[in-house]
Amino acid sequence: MSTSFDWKPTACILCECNCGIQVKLEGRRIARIKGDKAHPGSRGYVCEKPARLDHYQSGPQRLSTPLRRREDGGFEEVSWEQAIAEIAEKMAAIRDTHGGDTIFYYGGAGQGNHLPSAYASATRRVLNSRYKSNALAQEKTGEFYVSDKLIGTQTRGDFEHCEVGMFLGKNPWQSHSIARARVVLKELSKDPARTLIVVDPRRTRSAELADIHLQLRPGTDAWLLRAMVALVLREDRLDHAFLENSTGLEVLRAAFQDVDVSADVAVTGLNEGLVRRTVDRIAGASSFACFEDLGVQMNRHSTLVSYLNKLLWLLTGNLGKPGGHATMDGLINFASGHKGTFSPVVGAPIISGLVPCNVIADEVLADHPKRYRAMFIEAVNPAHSLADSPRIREALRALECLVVVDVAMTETAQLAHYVLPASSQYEKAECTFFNFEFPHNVFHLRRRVMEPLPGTLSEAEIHTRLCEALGAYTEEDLAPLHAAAAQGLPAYGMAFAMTVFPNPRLRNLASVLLYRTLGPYLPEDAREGAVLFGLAARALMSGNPAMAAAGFDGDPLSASVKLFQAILDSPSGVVMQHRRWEDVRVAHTDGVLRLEIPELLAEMAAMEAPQPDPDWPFTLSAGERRAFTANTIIRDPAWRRRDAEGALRVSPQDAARLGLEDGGRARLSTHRGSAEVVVAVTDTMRAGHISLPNGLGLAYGDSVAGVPPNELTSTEHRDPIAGTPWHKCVPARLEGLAGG
Ligand SMILES: Nc1nc2c(c(=O)[nH]1)N[C@H]1C(S)=C(S)[C@@H](COP(=O)(O)OP(=O)(O)OC[C@H]3O[C@@H](n4cnc5c(=O)[nH]c(N)nc54)[C@H](O)[C@@H]3O)O[C@H]1N2
Ligand SMILES: Nc1nc2c(c(=O)[nH]1)N[C@H]1C(S)=C(S)[C@@H](COP(=O)(O)OP(=O)(O)OC[C@H]3O[C@@H](n4cnc5c(=O)[nH]c(N)nc54)[C@H](O)[C@@H]3O)O[C@H]1N2
Ligand code: SF4
Ligand SMILES: [Mo]
Repeated sequence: MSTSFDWKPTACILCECNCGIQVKLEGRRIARIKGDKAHPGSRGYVCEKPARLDHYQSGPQRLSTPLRRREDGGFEEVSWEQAIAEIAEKMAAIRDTHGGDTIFYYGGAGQGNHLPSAYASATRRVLNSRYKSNALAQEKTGEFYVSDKLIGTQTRGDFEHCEVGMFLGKNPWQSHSIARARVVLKELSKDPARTLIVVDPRRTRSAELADIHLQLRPGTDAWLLRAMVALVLREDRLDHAFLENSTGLEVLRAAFQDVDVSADVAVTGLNEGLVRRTVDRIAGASSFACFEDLGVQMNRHSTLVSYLNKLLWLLTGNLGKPGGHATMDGLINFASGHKGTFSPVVGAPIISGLVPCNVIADEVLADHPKRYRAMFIEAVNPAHSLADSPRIREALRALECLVVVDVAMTETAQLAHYVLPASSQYEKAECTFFNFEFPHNVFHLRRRVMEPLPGTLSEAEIHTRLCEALGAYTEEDLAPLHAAAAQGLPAYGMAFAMTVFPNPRLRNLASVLLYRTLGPYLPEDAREGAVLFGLAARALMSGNPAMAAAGFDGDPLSASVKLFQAILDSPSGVVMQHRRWEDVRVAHTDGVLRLEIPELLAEMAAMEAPQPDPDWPFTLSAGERRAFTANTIIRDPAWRRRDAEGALRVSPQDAARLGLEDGGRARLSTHRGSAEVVVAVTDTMRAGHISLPNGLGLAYGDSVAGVPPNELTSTEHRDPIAGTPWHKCVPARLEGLAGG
């Protein structure tokens, strides 16, 4: 066992920001952590969550041997050789009998690890697996759909420079998602020339810092935004010069002409004067940026709200200028729109290549020739994170073969036929493709900081072995690549271009071929990064001025060699692009912004204000981000310094009416289920609104702390277009418990 007293650079994996950190090890334990000042994006910033990251790295939850389900439901240990051979055989049999499109892939990435999906692409192609999904299809696909139609690509706001910044159903103080979120929020808040707007029914930490807090009734954002867009159109607060390059403005004018602003604002419960002043502030600002997140994306009319939000900042000319919105340009583009494909069983629209999470159980449980019969689940925990956990469990149990790759024994792994133990994100090289920084876009390949836990393998190794067991390539295929790898990156790149790219069979296997042939020539602690050479080459194939400006210039091969080398040589991250505002433009081939989305305007015209239901008097937001929540990445409840059981937040008015006390217990019920909860009484909540945290209710040893939110949610409660769940407005009931 190695003991190192040196600080080693890596990243926090508890949210999508992946702040650079330095860690000090004691044996295999992560003993201390601090922010990494050399990380070009986070620059030393960290929040409270990673302080005790060792609860992820070490503990009894870690798996260290492949497991196979026995007939009696228990598990037995098997060797890697046996597990790989049996999985390959079973999956190949399903492919050959029913077609590879019945083998579904879910996950492939968590908040810090996107390499599994890069390597899985090879296994999936060998198996002819066609359909896949991940958590983006329960949060972001509505936004992807809208951005693709309007702009042809995705965007991010520039909160460091905006004059007015708005967070819509987003609490960045806790959930981050933008680099150095708390610093950025405080700067916006304290500068008298700038304005921070928060739209949230709760008085969050972000809302407390806001100049304007629109504390609306939950689930009424569509009415608020319809009124705001109507005011912008009616009072001619448009950026006419910007809109010259657009179509559909007249259609919008007609669609918003009859909007009754006062009636819409009344639905939200807000003061109309405040809403009008907010519109005035936004439209009068030199720049405006908005971040929409789960508060609206997992809520009523979610796709429509994305559309209205984007209209607000597009009509006021806030694309492609400092403090406005920039288009995204990462190493890979994982966000696109609906390209006319549908899921095979229920026919749900596939957006960004992802089957909506809410129909997955239906796709499995149907009596249909193309139902999913096998699943490969990697680096996610859908038995906990998807809507309606009982039904997801039923679907997973109905599969002929379920393979789960994880570091821990999860709710999902419990249901698998085979569980494969992965090395942790500190035991292999890892990275994410969440490269959203502007103008200096960062890429961070983290080197492993310790050797793998004995018995575990990286996903790169697992997929390469699976492809080998499936007979996907021969030693002869590898020979030219092996030979070239010994001569350095330029020779290797050339050999890859000559032998792999022209051959469709080998091109499909690019990731595992890179790992097998280039990997051994990379530093041992960076080996799993081999696939990045191929991804860098792909990104540079057609030339990228932002990458050239960052020094990765020349012909595509030399530029890729430079970029890949820089990635390897920068253990704290590297600036891979210098982007310029003047290069940010609408991505449609004609370069024209398309303001009209007919199906969403139709939905808007048919909106009906939510009515109170005496049987379900509460609106439950199921899945709030708090100081000590991190999806299901950390299972040990001892990680939490407070709020160990993840209390249900309730307003003082409701608590008094129901006789609930702070710290007492209550029964929470929805259409789908019922659970006993601990109550926290707080005046940050509106009467009628209750809020339960995300990521609790995980089994750890013999205990379970808190409530798993998706025992209470249902799959049908979802967006009509994107199919995304409406977890933030679940109709609910609450009763005090005797002795509570
Ligand atoms: N601490 C922590 N940070 C995280 C994560 C984590 O697990 N823990 N997870 C990461 C992930 S995967 C994601 S996707 C992001 C999500 O980040 P956020 O979207 O910011 O997280 P939430 O707390 O789920 O929801 C945001 C807010 O929506 C509000 N809300 C509820 N109902 C409504 C409504 O009707 N209208 C409006 N306008 N707001 C409403 C809630 O009160 C809440 O404050 O966070 C990331 N960061
Ligand atoms: N009701 C409700 N449900 C929700 C939400 C909500 O707000 N409310 N939020 C949704 C959102 S936005 C998201 S993003 C999802 C998140 O839910 P999931 O997409 O299921 O992802 P995580 O909970 O982050 O699961 C990460 C898994 O990866 C494992 N892991 C960690 N490191 C590695 C590794 O190196 N290799 C492998 N193979 N595995 C590893 C962890 O042990 C864990 O099991 O939850 C969604 N579910
Ligand atoms: S902001 Fe996210 S990535 Fe950064 S330290 Fe906090 S949890 Fe980790
Ligand atoms: Mo998420």
